[in-house]
Amino acid sequence: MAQEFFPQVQGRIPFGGIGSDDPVAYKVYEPDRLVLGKRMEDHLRVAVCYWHSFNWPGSDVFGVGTFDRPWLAPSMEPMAAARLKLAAAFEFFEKLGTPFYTFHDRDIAPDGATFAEATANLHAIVDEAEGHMARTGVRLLWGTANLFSHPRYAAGAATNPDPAVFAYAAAQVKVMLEVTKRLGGTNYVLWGGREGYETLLNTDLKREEQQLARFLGLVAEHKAKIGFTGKLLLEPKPQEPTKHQYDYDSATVHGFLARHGLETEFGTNLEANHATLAGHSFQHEIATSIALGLFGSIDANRGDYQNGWDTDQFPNSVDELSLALYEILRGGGFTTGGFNFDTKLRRQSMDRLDLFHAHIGGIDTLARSLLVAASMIERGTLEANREARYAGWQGDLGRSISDGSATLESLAAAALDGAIDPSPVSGRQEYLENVVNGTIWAIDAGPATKNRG
Ligand code: XUL
Ligand code: CO
Repeated sequence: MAQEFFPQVQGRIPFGGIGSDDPVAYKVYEPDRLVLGKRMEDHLRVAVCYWHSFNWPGSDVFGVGTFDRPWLAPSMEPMAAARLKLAAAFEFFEKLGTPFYTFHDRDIAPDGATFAEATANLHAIVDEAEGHMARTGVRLLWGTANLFSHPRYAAGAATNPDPAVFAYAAAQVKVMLEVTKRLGGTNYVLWGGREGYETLLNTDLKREEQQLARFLGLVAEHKAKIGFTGKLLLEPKPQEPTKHQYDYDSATVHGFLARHGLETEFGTNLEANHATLAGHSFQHEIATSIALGLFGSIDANRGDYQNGWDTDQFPNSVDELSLALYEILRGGGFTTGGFNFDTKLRRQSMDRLDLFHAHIGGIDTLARSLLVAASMIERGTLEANREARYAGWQGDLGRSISDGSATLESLAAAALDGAIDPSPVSGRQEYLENVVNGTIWAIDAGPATKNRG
């Protein structure tokens, strides 16, 4: 029998119900439960990420790894370790019962002494991943290339002052885009790892912007050439690892794409903790990306209110995620995207079982937030209020402004003769906040025990 890495969990995590005391059962997440006529699993499209969950030993800047992960033992031969890691990851995906995963080229297979060796390593492990995917039915939400860990990328990849580094990064993305297509990935993500600057004293901002645009143009061209039908997504982040990252937030990314004629080629992969690092709420970033036509996918996590870095904790706030889910449902839901758990355990959560607790809690939080958001959509109170607030734009005055027939002169004339005399109206913010809280408190999270259906 194949080696078992998570013997504490036998079979797929069951649905236990809201009253369940079983720590390894879902309390809310039921893949087949219909919400607004669609299965919960198809709404949320949950993915597990490879890098934090399988390729990180629990190290931090002050200390070495703490996690019980035999496949990360430095004494192992790298390809044998990669195979063991793959088997452990797929055992976890299968037991968790989630439909997708995500990975960087260098998470899944070891780097090589040359580009050719690294690429051969990747292809060999991808051959095996293909087998695991066929066996388990787990799919790829997105692939990506690690263009930030190796010292050659210390000054960026596409925005590096050295064109040879640009070329190396381009080669890596070509390979990984093709791997993503081969594995049926529904998106390809480009997080701007070190595309930013440490100091303006040595940085040519204008040139670096042009380099980045050229790089993304090459990626879009290659996508068309190979017939990859998934979406290309940029992942905004304001800082870390660089002092200033160019893909600061959704609005900045949109401005950049529009300046270079790339706005129809790329969308966004939004991460909760990146939104908060940018001084925004997660809801703001989602609403902005939807309004700008960029919304693609989500990296689910949360930060810590007391510190200003990317702690990548598992999400646990229904209050916050209900608003995020509400924006997503209002916007029509995911098409190719989903909720990828770009999340890290705390360093003291060293047992392999902690990985289950963390994901189960995060997924249940998403599931419960989905129910709240769906209820807010069904009740329609927020939407009716929003429509009423803008109703004037359907009248004669509003239409004449929108269709361009009004001029400053005609508007001034109307104001002068007293035809225009607006009176302020309440924005009703506290009432609307009560509507949200009222829904969170009232929502039926499902049966107390597992006898659903
Ligand atoms: C870094 C981050 C990355 C990307 C993939 O903050 O979020 O893990 O999601 O490169
Ligand atoms: Co991310």
